[in-house]
Amino acid sequence: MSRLLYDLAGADENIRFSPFCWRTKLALAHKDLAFETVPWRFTEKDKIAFSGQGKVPVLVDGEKVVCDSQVIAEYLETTYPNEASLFGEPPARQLISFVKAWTETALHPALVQVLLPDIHTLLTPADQAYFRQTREGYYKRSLEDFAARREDAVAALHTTLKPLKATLEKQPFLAGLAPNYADHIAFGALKWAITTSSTPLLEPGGVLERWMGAVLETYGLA
Ligand SMILES: N[C@@H](CCC(=O)N[C@@H](CS)C(=O)NCC(=O)O)C(=O)O
Repeated sequence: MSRLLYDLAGADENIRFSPFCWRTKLALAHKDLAFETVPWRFTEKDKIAFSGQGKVPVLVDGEKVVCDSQVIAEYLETTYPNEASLFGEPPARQLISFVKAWTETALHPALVQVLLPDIHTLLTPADQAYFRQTREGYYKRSLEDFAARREDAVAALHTTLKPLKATLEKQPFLAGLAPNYADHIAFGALKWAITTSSTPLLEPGGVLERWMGAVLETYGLA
C-alpha cells in the first residue's frame, strides 16, 4: 500500500478521534483513494518527524508527504482532478470556508469544554501526562474543573449545534444532495465528540445521527 495516513489513536488503537484526521479520511474516500491508517499517539512525535512538524493528519502518498488537513484536501483536489470534486464549483467552495470557520471557532471550542476530561481517560499513560500538561497549560484550567462544569458545557453545545441541525432538517447534506468537504469538516467534529464522550451527545435517531450515518453510507463506511 503506497498511501498511508497517520491517524490519532487512543490507548486502544481502534479509538480514532481526531476531527482533522476524520476530515482527511472522508476526503480520501470521496476521491475513491485506497489508504491504510497508521495509529499515532500524541507523544510519538518521532514517528512523524519526517513530516517536519508534530501534528496529524500526515498523508504519505507514494513519495509525497503532506500535512495539515486543509493542505491535504487541496493536494487531493489538484492531484486527483478526475475523481469527484471535494469543493464543488464557486461559490460552493467559498461557502466551505464558512463551514470550516464556524466549525473551528464555534463548534470545536464548544466540544472542547465537554470532551477534554473524557479524552484524557482514553489515552495511553504517556499521552495522558502530555495531554493534561498541554491542555491545562493552554486553557489555564484543570481537567477536573472542565469535568465539574460539564452539564453547562453540554447545554451550550446544544445551542451551538442549532444551525447545523436546522440546515440538515431541510436538506440531506450541507452540500445538498450529496456530501462534500463541508460535510467532512462538520462530520469530523461530531465524530470526535461521539467517539470520546462519556455520555451520549446526539439525540438517538435525530437529524445529526441520521446525517452522520448517511455520510458514512455514501462512502461505504457504515
Ligand atoms: N490545522 C491542523 C490541525 C491538526 C491538529 O491539531 N491535530 C491534532 C490532533 S486532532 C494533533 O496532532 N495534535 C498534536 C498535539 O497536540 O501535540 C489540521 O487541520 O490538520
